[in-house]
Amino acid sequence: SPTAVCVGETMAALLPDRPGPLEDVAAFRSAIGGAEANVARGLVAFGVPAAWIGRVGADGFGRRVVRELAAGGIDTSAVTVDAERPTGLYVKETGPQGSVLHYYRDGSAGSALGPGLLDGPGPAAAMLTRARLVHLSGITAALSDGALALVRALLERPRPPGQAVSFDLNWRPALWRRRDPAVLRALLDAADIVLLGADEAAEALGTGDPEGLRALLPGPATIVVKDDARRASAVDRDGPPVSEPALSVDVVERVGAGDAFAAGYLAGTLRGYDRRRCLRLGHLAAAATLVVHGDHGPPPAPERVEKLLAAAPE
Ligand code: KDG
Repeated sequence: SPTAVCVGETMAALLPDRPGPLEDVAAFRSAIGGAEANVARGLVAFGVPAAWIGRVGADGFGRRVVRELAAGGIDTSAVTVDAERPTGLYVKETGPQGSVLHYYRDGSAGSALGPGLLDGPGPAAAMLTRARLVHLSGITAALSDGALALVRALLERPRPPGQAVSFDLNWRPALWRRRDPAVLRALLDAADIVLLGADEAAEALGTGDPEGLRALLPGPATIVVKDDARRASAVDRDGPPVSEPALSVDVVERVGAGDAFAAGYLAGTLRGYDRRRCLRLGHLAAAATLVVHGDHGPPPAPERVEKLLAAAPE
């Protein structure tokens, strides 16, 4: 059974062949994207057996999602194929201000996730019980009442022995137009490890300051805050915060970097690393994604990982 299980929606993605307004784009490259699957991919790159659980349509995009994730070494055996609803889609628009994701996911198969997964007949329930790490994000909470109920159930049920639940805020205002994002605070507070950016936390929760967040969210054992100065800080419930600066890279496109960071950080925690080394692994994984157009970069070479960790002895 996989060590880590990531639950959420993975969509087909159309990436423009050039930056600029969508109306001027001549061609799109077809890809896939989804925050939680990006994390699963990143975990596998660090040698952590990982599964992605979600729903896809009985269509070409759904088959593409499953095929590509499985080819990347991710366990997809608990993915549900929805006979009625289509696979969600997003179109990326890139420009000097960064990227905008245009979603076509209302009523998608992925948004039909629900708490039935936990007592359904498939392999999902057992996988979610056996996993040492269950990874969730604020995106799923915004998708539908059922998806929110599933996220809530995974966070609020008594944890199976030895299990931690990580939660990445992944603030997507476009998904919260018809729902009240106030639910996010309680979800974050019920997680063991919270990951968020200072900017998005300020927008969604009213503060991006590590101390402020700690006061707002007393529950999690660790809160990891990535700030605008490209530093990441891990703030434990007790003990002083630990901070590490990001690596310097020529940024091509940012989408997916947060997921890569989460994967690196979480892989470090599963290896039992101290906070500083976990943060370093996070930065290393993020750097690989920042230098490509797609939502995930190639896995960092093992020599680079070793070199970086050697610079931060335990
Ligand atoms: O974090 C990257 C994701 O935003 C991207 O892969 C698409 O999951 C996605 C979303 O909902 O925005």
